[in-house]
Amino acid sequence: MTLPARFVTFEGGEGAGKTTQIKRLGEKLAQAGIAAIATREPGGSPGAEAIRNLLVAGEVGRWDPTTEAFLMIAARRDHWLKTIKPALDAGKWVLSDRFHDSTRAYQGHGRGVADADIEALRRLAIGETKPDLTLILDLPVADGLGRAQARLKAKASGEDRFERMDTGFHERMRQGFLAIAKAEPKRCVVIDARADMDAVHAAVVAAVNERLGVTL
Ligand code: Z5A
Repeated sequence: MTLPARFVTFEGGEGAGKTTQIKRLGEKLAQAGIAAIATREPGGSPGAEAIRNLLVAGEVGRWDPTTEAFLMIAARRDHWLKTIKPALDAGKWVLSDRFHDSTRAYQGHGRGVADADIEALRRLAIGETKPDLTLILDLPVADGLGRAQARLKAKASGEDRFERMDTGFHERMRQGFLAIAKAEPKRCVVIDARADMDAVHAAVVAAVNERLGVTL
């Protein structure tokens, strides 16, 4: 039996462990003989990576919230057309580090762009496309920023524009993800990201098995 290709997104605040968990789920899928790609937003295609450079570095006030939402969603359309859709069409699972819920949580809940406006842009950019499963890694803001800072120091990447936004912004963004999960319980699973990496991985695998009908 051939399994359908699945689109799985990982969401949450900075340092929640999305990159770590995507790598581990990718390894688990490979062991099970399931072809998958790992990708990220903003970015994931050459055009979207170019837009990413405009978004993740520089002054906090570089973009007003609506312009920032336009840029995120422009990058998403390119990512969808050039990377995600072709992979799904080729029968590969797609594991994406962030997708549209990040725009609703960051630019919407965090920076005050109306959800109706974000959703209008989403319809224009990607239509009714939705992930099959969204795993929201939930972590207290201070813990996540601490982890992200340690990682940034290690990489010296300078991609810290969002980390430098104030704590109130990060708290609103966290509550935004939880509100999305509450509104769409069939698509979203909230995972407690305070646990150690092995425990979070076990929760990710359990959610994938239960929601997507596989046995990893
Ligand atoms: N953004 C937006 O505003 N709107 C949008 O629509 C989209 C994005 C799509 C992208 O930055 C930024 O763009 C992002 C939101 C905004 N804001 N920020 N920052 P990014 O891709 O560079 O950043 P990120 O998505 O937040 O990734 P991150 O900081 O790398 O976090 P992560 O991927 O969730 O975590 P990690 O890299 O796996 O782990 C971070 C560190 O914690 C690392 O040292 C790990 O070894 C450690 N770690 C991981 N798991 C654990 C556990 N369980 N225990 C202890 N330590 C752990």
